[in-house]
Amino acid sequence: MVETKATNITWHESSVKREERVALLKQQGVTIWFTGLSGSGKSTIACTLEHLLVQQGHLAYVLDGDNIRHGLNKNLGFSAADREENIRRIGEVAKLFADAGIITMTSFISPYRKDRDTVRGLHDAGKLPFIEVHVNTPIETCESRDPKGLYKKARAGQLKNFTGIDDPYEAPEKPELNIDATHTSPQDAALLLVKYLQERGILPK
Ligand code: ADX
Repeated sequence: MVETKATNITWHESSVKREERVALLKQQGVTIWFTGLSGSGKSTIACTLEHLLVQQGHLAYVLDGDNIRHGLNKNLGFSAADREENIRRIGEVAKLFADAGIITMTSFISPYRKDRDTVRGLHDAGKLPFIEVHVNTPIETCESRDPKGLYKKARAGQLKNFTGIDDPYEAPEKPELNIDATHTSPQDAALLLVKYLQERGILPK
């Protein structure tokens, strides 16, 4: 639980309404939250979708776990408390991006259900759509792909608290979408997501 230290602060309302941004960008802001094991394909799917959407004339942006940990969250490790703070910060950032009208994709393991649900609640309170996508590629596939060699390190005992090996992953109970990247290519996953966004009325048909 984060300690609130900010006191004597007042919310300053913008005079620009959300509808004005929707009209300007010709799209609705949304957060598409990818969760799943390391190597499950979250970032690849998110980046393929980002590319497709930009080609179609939409403003889309990926907030990627590994990338964000190079900057904004470089002071966080992989303890439960640090992972919670990682997700809290990026949940807030995603909400701001979505409020700005951007189709925002986040690609974080985000292993704890409670932390993801908190981010969902934040979006609900802000009347912004939140779409949780469980990239539920089985650990066997993730480990056989092992794009960063981290499963090998974890199995060898050279990397502690690695998600799925000696650290927990709590699967979403009711994600909006489930994608197993063993059988679905990143292109097919991106098309599936576009179709879903159209059905939800977030993207025009
Ligand atoms: S999260 O659990 O806090 O959501 P995040 O998505 O930001 O994790 O970062 C995960 C990435 O960090 C992995 O894809 C991997 O490249 C790297 N990593 C380094 N150490 C670990 C670890 N102990 N557990 C999981 N991922 C790790």
